[in-house]
Amino acid sequence: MRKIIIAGNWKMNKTTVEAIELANGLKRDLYDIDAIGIIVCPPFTAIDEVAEVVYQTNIGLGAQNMHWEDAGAFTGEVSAPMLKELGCGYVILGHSERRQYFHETNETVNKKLKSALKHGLTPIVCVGESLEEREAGRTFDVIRDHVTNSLKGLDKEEIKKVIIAYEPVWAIGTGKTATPDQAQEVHRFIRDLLEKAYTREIADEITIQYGGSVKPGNIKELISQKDIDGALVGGASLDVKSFAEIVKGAQ
Ligand code: G2H
Repeated sequence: MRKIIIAGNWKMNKTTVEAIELANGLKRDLYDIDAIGIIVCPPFTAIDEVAEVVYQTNIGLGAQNMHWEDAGAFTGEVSAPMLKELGCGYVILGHSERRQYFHETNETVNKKLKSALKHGLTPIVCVGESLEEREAGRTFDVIRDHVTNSLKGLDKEEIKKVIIAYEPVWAIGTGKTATPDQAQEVHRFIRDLLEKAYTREIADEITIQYGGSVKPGNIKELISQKDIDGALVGGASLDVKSFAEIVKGAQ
């Protein structure tokens, strides 16, 4: 049985003070949830303080990006060892906003992925097609390209440590959600790609989250799909009540 994991991607939101308040609220409202994995991914500036709040609780801590080198002349970047030292267990890689606005490619995502694994961070690797690509009938080609090339070169033990997030770009922050059937179809496709590259058993073990306008009102239907194993939540993770409702709704 795959564990359901709900992760909050706070994006470029929350000052440190606001982040502490949100984390404290989640800790209070979600302390008794153990069947579901809960992760929060604050901005870099608030990771240290949020780490203190969630230390030794059922809430895991992640970052939203990292560089692939451990250290060096890369102004403005942070590395896996830095994140580990702050208490991060997870890192989001290849989010569509990074791909779209910061020119991330499958190649850079792959380098980051290998560094994350080397340093014991669990990567949440995002894949997903744009509206243009979907309308041109290229959804499965794009997903195949993202999955194959972003996850390239991992052995059987390494791939099992990866979380994949399917995020159709047209559903991100737009209020449009892929229908549960549309999402399930792509999740199944991703699992089949993993089966071809590895084995059925391995494919069945990997958590594939859905992301894109997940809300308290649509989580149950999404999670009821066979191959949807959780959610990567943006906007609705910025408020204690809505994120707690999503987590509880996924039970
Ligand atoms: C997709 C998602 C979180 P939102 O980016 O990664 O954001 O839930 O706001 O669509």
